[in-house]
Amino acid sequence: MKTTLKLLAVSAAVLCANAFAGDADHKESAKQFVERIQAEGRELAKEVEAAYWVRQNFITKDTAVLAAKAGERSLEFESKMVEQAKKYNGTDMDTVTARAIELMLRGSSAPAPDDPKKRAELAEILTDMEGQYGAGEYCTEIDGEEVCRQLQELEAVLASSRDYDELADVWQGWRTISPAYRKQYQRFVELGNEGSKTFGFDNLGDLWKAGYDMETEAFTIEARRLWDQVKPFYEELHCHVRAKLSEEYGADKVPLDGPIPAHLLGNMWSQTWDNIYPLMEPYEGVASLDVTAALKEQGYDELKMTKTAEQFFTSLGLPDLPESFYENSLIKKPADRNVVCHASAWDLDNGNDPRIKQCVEITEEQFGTLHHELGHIYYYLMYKDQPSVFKGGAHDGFHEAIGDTIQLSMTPGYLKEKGLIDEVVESEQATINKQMKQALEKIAFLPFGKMIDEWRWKVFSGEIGPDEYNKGWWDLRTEYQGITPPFERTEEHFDAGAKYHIPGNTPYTRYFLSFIMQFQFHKALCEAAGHEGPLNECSIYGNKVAGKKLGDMLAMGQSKPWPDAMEALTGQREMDASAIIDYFAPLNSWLKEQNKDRQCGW
Ligand code: X8Z
Ligand code: ZN
Repeated sequence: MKTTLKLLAVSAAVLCANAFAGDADHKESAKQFVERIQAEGRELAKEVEAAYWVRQNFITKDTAVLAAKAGERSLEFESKMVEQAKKYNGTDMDTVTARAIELMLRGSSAPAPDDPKKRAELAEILTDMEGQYGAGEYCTEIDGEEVCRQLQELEAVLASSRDYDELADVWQGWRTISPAYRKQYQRFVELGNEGSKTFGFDNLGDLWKAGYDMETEAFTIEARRLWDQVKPFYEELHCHVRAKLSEEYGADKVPLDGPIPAHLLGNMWSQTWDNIYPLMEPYEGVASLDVTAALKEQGYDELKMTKTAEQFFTSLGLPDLPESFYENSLIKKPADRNVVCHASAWDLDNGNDPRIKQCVEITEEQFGTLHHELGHIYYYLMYKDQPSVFKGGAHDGFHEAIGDTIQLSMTPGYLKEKGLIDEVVESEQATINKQMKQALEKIAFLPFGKMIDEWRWKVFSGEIGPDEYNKGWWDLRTEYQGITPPFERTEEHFDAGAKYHIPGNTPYTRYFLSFIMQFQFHKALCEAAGHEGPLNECSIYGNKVAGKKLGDMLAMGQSKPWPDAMEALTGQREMDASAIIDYFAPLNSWLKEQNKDRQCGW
């Protein structure tokens, strides 16, 4: 959103806030206030969304000016709104109005100080950091010629090369883009913290944690509880992957008792590891799952991939995407200009002009991301008729989980139906292979999903000071993920900044929660669809009962506290990792067996 999130942040901020928000008339009731703010917010949103969309689609000096100016107005609107909303605290009002005001008072990912100069500075820093990331490239000499590569090209090397030194070069090369905005990030932290105080929070981390309908401290404990549920499984996976990488690269490069070198896991940030599945395949050649090859062979292009993803959603009884979606989205990387390629879904014009922006490549990973983005789009479409302050995910992890939940239904049976694999092999070995590939994506991600905001929470609270951003980052990377950088890192570097969501200022705990909840959602939808048998064999493709259940939950938006939405879909009122653990039970036992004579841990 701006990536998804940003988008959410943008619209939510815009929706909820507002600057032209004149001063509150003291006789205005809480309900009238909420109505006025929403109307003004919708007006402002038109301008802000247009400026942001153009900025992300054309990174130039001029669009930076336009986006920063629009951002500034948005922040001003938000500041005024908060100031006014606070006055209604503790006064009498109906529950819907109370919920609306509560959301206004916690709905910002980058609150500005109440000072025009500082607001302008904050808007400029955010626009600029994201632009630098989007235009980032690593130039180096290859065969006597200077070659400059952007992120997607560097990622492709990390995904496919098995050359230790080449991988290390590309890994550090991408990280040369971020030191340039380390100082700006530091200033952003100061301004964001100051802004959070106007919302009534000690620092920005506390404001972010307030988005979950519970006390901040209770949320911290809740997130830890979920991590503790899945940690033992991650440790088994880590142990096995380390052993196999050690076989591939040698024990001198991958020692069997320490963290794994971060550049060997097939991904720029070591966040998902499915690109090294060929090195990990438990039973060689059993039930090939090469969807990328099939997409290419069958001449899929960006449009056909998008339409195929849409077709999954419509098979559930959800509506067709509007024509404007295809007219206005960007699904192919332009050859002649810089764009922010990090995939995002945008809710423009109040649900009437939803769009995605994704530099689609013909790969299975990107096919997955298309479903992820359409998950956001269908949320927008389904809550379109809610008042604007209630347009949002039940919490941000819900928004992230929808498209991924759909992907869990892309079973071998589904892929066969679409002609993307030749045959469905039913055997224990085929199940283990498939689960390994999925776990390299879904389980490997969990500690990464958790540690990013662990780092930011500490940065915002001051526990990690500006002189130890990089040390703090790598301490957490090692503690949670069990990985280590291939080169010495110092405070000259800014490795956190080389991940989109840091310069893009998108909170990240949402993804950690999403990766856990999507299995809960999948389980509930499979039950609704009448599926019997193992959860990993269930596909809800074409099932209208499951589709209705999903659609009804989406339509609630954030009108109710998230446990209500969770209950509507799953019957439970809590986030719970037992569905993801159950789902992977076959692989979990297999890994334990493989690891029984190994020394695990780092
Ligand atoms: O940023 C995203 C989406 C947009 S909301 C493409 N994701 C996270 C990431 O890429 O780091 C999806 C999963 C994790
Ligand atoms: Zn997303």
